[in-house]
Amino acid sequence: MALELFHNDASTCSQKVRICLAEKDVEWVNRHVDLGSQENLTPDYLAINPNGVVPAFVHDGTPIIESTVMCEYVDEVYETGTKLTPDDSKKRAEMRAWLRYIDEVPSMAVRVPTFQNLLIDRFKAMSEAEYEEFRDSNTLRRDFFMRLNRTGFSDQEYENSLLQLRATVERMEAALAKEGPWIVGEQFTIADICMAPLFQRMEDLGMSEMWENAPQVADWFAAIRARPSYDIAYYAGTKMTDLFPQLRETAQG
Ligand SMILES: N[C@@H](CCC(=O)N[C@@H](CS)C(=O)NCC(=O)O)C(=O)O
Repeated sequence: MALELFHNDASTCSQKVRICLAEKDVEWVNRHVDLGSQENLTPDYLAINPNGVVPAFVHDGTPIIESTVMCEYVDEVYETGTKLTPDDSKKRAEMRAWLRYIDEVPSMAVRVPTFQNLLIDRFKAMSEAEYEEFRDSNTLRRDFFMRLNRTGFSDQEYENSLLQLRATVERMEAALAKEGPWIVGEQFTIADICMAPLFQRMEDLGMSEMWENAPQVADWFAAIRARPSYDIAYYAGTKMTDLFPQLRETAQG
């Protein structure tokens, strides 16, 4: 039975899963979720993903959620396309440690400049009461929107997010210099897929100077973008530079 993908064009977590599905040559039925109108919080969608976030897919009637888990599931279930998980247990553990780090550190950090620099106008236009209603509508995201506080994050939080993104680039550079050309060595894995959209987002935000002095990272990102899966996942209208054309001047890529 077909795989129904509930996703959003511009969401980094959705982009991860779209790259993965392209690498595995898996076809999917498009179920686009409009975050602006809070389609992610409708009872129908919450029945699929109780966390009220994208992406999710339904495969043979079973909902699968969490973008990283979804990528692991796809690689386990489909034998087509690229094999994305190392056979060696130690390498697999290394990949999974990266996946945990990606979910906990840079995926969280990149949201701060994304909301602060690009999406903030939507919240500034709300009254305090409207914002509180929006903020409280999703338990999972409430804390994030408390900190965004309608008009922007504290300087400390913004600065901390940049430090975490820089630390990610440094950690990547060290890993790639030690082995490479992919994050855990010779094999292209789910770790590369999960990291890629974060670099695309940083570039769109004009932050590619972060890897100006990290040649291995620059080569890794170029190699990721040269893969056919990248253009399949990033169809027109999916990058922030598509949605906010003023970014094109600062984003170099
Ligand atoms: N840990 C989740 C995080 C998913 C997530 O935060 N998705 C964002 C888009 S990248 C979302 O749906 N946000 C809903 C909103 O902005 O209201 C995953 O990896 O699937």
